[in-house]
Amino acid sequence: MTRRTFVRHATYLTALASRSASAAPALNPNLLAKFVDPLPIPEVAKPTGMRAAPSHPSTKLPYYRVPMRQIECKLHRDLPAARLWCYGSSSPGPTFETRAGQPLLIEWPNELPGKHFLPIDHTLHGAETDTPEVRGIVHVHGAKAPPESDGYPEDWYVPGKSRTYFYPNAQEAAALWYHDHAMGINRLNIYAGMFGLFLIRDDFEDALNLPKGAFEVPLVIYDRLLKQDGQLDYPVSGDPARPWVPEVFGDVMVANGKAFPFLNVEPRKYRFRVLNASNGRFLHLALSNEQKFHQIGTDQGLLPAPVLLERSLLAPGERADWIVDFTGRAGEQIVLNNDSFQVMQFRVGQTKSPDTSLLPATLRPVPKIPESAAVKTRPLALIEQMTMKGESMSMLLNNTPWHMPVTENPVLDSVEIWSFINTTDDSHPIHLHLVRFQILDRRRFEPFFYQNTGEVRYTGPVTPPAPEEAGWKDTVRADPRMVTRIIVRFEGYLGRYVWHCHVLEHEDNEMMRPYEVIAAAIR
Ligand SMILES: [Cu+2]
Repeated sequence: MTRRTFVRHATYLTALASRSASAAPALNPNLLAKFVDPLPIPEVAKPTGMRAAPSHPSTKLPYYRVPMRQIECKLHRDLPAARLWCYGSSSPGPTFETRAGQPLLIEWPNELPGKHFLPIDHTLHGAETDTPEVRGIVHVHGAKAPPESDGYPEDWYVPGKSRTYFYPNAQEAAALWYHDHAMGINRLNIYAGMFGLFLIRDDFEDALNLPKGAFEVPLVIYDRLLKQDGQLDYPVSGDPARPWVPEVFGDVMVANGKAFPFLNVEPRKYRFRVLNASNGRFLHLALSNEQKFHQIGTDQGLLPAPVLLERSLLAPGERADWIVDFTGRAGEQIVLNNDSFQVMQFRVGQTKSPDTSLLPATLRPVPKIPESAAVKTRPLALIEQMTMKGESMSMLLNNTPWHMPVTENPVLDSVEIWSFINTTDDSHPIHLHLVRFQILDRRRFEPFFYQNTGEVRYTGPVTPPAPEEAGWKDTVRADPRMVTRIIVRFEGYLGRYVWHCHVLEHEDNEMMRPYEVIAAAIR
């Protein structure tokens, strides 16, 4: 048993202990009826009018208003309604349907109540006792947005306040998503339900004639712990002064806001826009009939060509664009599984509307950025700090806590290689704001030698990214005891952004750093 496996196990036991001590007992998910709720499809956000563009007041842009709110919503037919926090009136919030090159404005008013309902750890940076309990700030994950609209974690605001953000959408078709990013409580706000999809479309994608309309379905998948009264349960450590836990793993799989839902499908091709919105669970998704499916896109858009898969691995924050063909499966009931957990069920009906959609042999070229284009390589160590008792204390990027001065300062439009040297026993999904990047490779190394000498000694071969990762990415798995290299062109805007681990418990405990895109002259 590795230390991490032990901690996972210990966390689970702690969770059970804390859960049985809480007001309502823990829910045994095996007692919940499976596949009794239809898969909800989040509504599409509608603009409420036109407003002046920030830099060109004569240009009017579509204006959306989507408040952060508390709602009551049943996560399953047989459970009482759960208290959730969300955007608009559902969790996931409304899906934004946007076009490349068509900018828009979104106002995100904070209409949350004055008290948090999940366990805040006041020892975490940014969540001290003199900081308001309830804070929100929205980040559109994967958006090439100016820094003042990116949702910097310290730009949070309290109930009664609001922000209007400008999204230029000057980027290729992709499935982005929006979620909370408030410093020190991000994991709690997202667990409470604060996320939704933000789809960008463009003419290139339209011309491919992929399945669309009712045959293109968002699948936002995440795990939760629930109590018997239907409420969310967020585990705590044994120390009331420091309730933070290093990871959260739920035993109830939720898709689009329902536990174990079903979807009626026709025997034809479907496109699924899959997002792993879990706090810490890595998804390994497969169909119960061992049917293969194609992945056509990743975080930042289409792959060069479809990749045939029988299993799809998605770290928290990652997206996959799938084509699943139910042709010839009329009458079958197919379960989407995540390891040993059931997620949802597809019920294939008998009738089929004409399917004129295509699965093209080639999709969108992804021109490789040559390594020779890089002006700088940054070795960035991923570190887990332990207490004397061997418990996780905090996680660090580049061995540097959040509050220290910026160390990553790429020049606008320059290319850099970032080399994540993961000394820990965990896989960390690393996300850079603002940019898209390509994965170069992964390679095993000796963590102990590195920690003693600062030198990377490789012990394995260079492994290229899997075919389904070989497109434009914004989140990459930095696997344990591996050096993972990405190549990035820092396009878009000057200014302050962040990069962080997308395991939310890590992110909230120092595994996030500012970075700054600078002009060449001031370097
Ligand atoms: Cu991490």
